[in-house]
Amino acid sequence: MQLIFMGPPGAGKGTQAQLLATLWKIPHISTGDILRACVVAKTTLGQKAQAYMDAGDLVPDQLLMDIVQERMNQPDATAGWILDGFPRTVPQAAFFDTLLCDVGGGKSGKDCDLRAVNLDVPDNILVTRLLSRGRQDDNEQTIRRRLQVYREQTEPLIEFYRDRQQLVAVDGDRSMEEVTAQLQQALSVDS
Ligand code: B4P
Repeated sequence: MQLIFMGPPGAGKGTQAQLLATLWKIPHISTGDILRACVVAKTTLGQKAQAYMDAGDLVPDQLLMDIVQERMNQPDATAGWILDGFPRTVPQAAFFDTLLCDVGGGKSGKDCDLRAVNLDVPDNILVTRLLSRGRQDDNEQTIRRRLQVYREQTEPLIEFYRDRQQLVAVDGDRSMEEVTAQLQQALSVDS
C-alpha cells in the first residue's frame, strides 16, 4: 500500500492516516509531525521551518524534499507507507515521482500502485475543527492563510492525480468512523 493523503488543513489527514497505518501495520509518515518535532528539538531545520509554519505558509520545497528523501530511504519504508501532508505543491509531486523511481526499482509514480486520497471538507467546518484543536498554528488568522495557500498551491494536485487515475476522493465531512469506513471501501481493504 502506497498512499498519499491530501486535503485542506484540518480535513483529517493526520487522523485517518494514523488510524489506517495502525490497522495495516505500515509507517505513517507525516511531514507536519516531522517538522513540529524539529521545531521542538530546535534543530537548524526546525528553526528555519518555524516562522513559515507560524505564519500558515508552506515550508520551502527543498527542505521538504530533503526530509522525505531521507525518510523514504529508511528500511521500514520499503513495503508500504502512508504519506500524510506530502506532496503539497506541484514541484514536490514532480520530485516525489523521481524519488519513487529511485527507491522503487525504476517504477515512477505514474506506473506504481500509488493512490492519492483527497479528503474534502467545507471551509466553515475546517475552521471550527482547527479552532477547537488549538495547536500553535490553529488561530483564525493563520488558519485563513493556510486555507488560501492550500487553494493556490496544493489543490492543483487533485487534477494531477485524477489525470493519472490515482485519485481517491472521499467526503471528509462525516464522523471519523464513517470516513475510515469510506476509505477502507474505496481502497478495497478489509481490516
Ligand atoms: P499538517 O501537520 O499536515 O497539518 P494540517 O493540514 O493542519 O492537519 P490535518 O489535515 O492532518 O488535520 P487533523 O487530522 O490533525 O501541516 C502543518 C504545517 O506544516 C503546514 O501548515 C505547513 O506549514 C507545514 N508542512 C507540512 N507538510 C508540508 C509540506 N509538504 N510542504 C510544505 N510545508 C509543509 O485534524 C484536525 C482536527 O480535526 C483534529 O482536532 C481532529 O481531531 C479533528 N477531526 C479529524 N477528523 C474529524 C472528523 N471526521 N470529524 C470531526 N473532527 C475531526
